Amino acid sequence: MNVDRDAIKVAREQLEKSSYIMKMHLVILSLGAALAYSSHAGVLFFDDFNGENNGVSAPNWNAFTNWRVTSGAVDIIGNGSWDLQPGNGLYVDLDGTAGAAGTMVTRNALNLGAGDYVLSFRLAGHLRPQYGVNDEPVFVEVGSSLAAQTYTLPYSAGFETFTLPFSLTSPQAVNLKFQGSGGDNVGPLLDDVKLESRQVPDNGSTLGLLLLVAPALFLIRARPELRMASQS
Ligand SMILES: [Ca+2]
Ligand SMILES: [Ca+2]
Ligand SMILES: [Ca+2]
Repeated sequence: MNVDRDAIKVAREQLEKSSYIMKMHLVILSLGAALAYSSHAGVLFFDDFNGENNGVSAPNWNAFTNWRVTSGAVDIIGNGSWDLQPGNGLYVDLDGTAGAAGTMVTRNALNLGAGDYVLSFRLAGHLRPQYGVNDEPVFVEVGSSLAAQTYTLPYSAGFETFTLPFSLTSPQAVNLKFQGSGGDNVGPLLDDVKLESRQVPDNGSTLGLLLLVAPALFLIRARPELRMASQS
């Protein structure tokens, strides 16, 4: 009987040890995963304009959640009203009803660390040939010429995605700008503005953590007395 009790006690101790080691592994792996995730942040900014004005089109809209109209005017259209590209919710007509094409700048600058980024957005032509107006350029700029490009789409072009990559060698607060031109109320369309980090250097902290954690895991596995010590 004593032998049985001893065997049960030993088995229970072994079980408690292995459970403790497993918990330790899970904590360390979770910590590593969290750090690795935070250093590759992905999408930093996204706006599909669908929530503006409670989803209803509006001429000369200047109450954007994420944007200021710094000159001229833009309209929000779509979602069943002046819906030139159905299925995209609301989007921006860069030539506002006021008769002066608008410039939109992010309301709050984005605080970015050193690294590689890509701005993407969708543009369409004005899609209103009945007005016989010109195809007008859209000037897109990140920060102060960190990246800048002019896009001129034919009036008949549906939404296409464009990308504008840029890099920062040091942290910087960055604004995004979309600038229409002209003033006949019929302008190119803008939707789905997105800023993503491609790779954000973390100054080696993730690698440093792994270098720290790997030997600890090895020691716990290889030396039973450490398991005992860590329990007491
Ligand atoms: Ca939209
Ligand atoms: Ca317009
Ligand atoms: Ca125009």
